[in-house]
Amino acid sequence: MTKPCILIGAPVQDGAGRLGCDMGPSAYRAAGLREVLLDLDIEVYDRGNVALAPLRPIVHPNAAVRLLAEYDAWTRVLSQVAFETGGEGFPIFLGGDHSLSAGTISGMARRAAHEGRPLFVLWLDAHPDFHTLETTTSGNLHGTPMAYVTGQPGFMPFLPALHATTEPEHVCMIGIRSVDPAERTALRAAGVTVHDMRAVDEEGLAPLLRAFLDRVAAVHGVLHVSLDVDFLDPGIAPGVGTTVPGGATFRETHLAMEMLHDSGLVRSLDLVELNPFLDERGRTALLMVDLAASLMGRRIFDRPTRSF
Ligand code: B3U
Ligand code: MN
Ligand code: MN
Repeated sequence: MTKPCILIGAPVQDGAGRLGCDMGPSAYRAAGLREVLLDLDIEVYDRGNVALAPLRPIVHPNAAVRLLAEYDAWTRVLSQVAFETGGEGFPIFLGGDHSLSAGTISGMARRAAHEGRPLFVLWLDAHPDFHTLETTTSGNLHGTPMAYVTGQPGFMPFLPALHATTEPEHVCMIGIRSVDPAERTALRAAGVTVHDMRAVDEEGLAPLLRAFLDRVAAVHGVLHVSLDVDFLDPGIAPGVGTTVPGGATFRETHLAMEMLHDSGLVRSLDLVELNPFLDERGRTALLMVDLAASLMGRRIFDRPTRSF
C-alpha cells in the first residue's frame, strides 16, 4: 500500500532571478495534482502553503548574493516540515524555485539519519545548482542548494547548521547542460555523479538511472527526487525562468518516473522552478502533474488522453 501523499506548497521565489515561482503551488493545485493521486487510490493530505519564518539580518561579503535572509528563513522552515512530513507519509513539495531544496533535502537527510538509512538524491535539472555563497556571480541562490546540502564550504554560519549532510557520492545528477566553471571544479572535487545531456544521448536515460537505483538499493538507501522544470525540453515545458535548449523528452521523463516508482525507493519529491506567469495555458503545470502521477504509480498505458 502506498503511503499517504502530503502536499506542501513552498511558494519560494527569492532564489530565482525573476518573479513568478511563488504561484507554482496554486498552479499545481489548479492542474489537478490532488485528483490524479486520488485516482491512483492514494490518500492525499494538502497542508496548504508553508509561510516564511521570521527573517534575521545576515550580511555576506559576496555583494552579488541576493536575499540571503529569506533563503535562511525558508531553509529553516522547510527543513523542519520535511523532517516531520517525511515521517508521516510521502511529501511532495510544490515549488517554488530550487532554493527550496536546501530545506527539503536537509530535512529528508535528517529523517533518513533518524531511521539509520543513507539518503540519496536524484537531481533532474539542466543545472547542477552547485555554487557556494562565494562562487555565485548571479547571486540567485537557487543556484546553490546542492552545494549547501552536501556540506560544501562557506555556508556556515550564514545558513542553518546541517544536522545530517548528504554525501556527495550519494547524489546523481541527470540532464545537466548549463554549468558554470566554479561549479564544474567543485563537482569534480566532491565526487558527485553527473550525467550530462551527452551521456543521456549516447547511453540512454534508462541505463544511467538503473545503475543509480541499483546503488541505492544495494545499501538499503532512501531516495529523494528533485525535478526542475528545466530538466525538460523548453518545447514541452515553457513555464520556467531559465529555459535551456536540448532538454529531456516527454518519453524519457515518463520512463524515468515509472522506473522510479517501480524501484520502490523514492520517499519524497520536489517539483521546482515552475513559473506560471511564463507558462502557456497551464501546459507546463499539467505536464509536471502528469509526471508526478507516473512517479506515484500510474502506468503510461493508463494515462487519460490529454493534449498539452
Ligand atoms: N548557474 C547559474 C544559472 C542557474 C542556476 N540555476 C538556474 N539558473 N535555474 C546561476 O545563476 O547560478
Ligand atoms: Mn535547479
Ligand atoms: Mn535548472
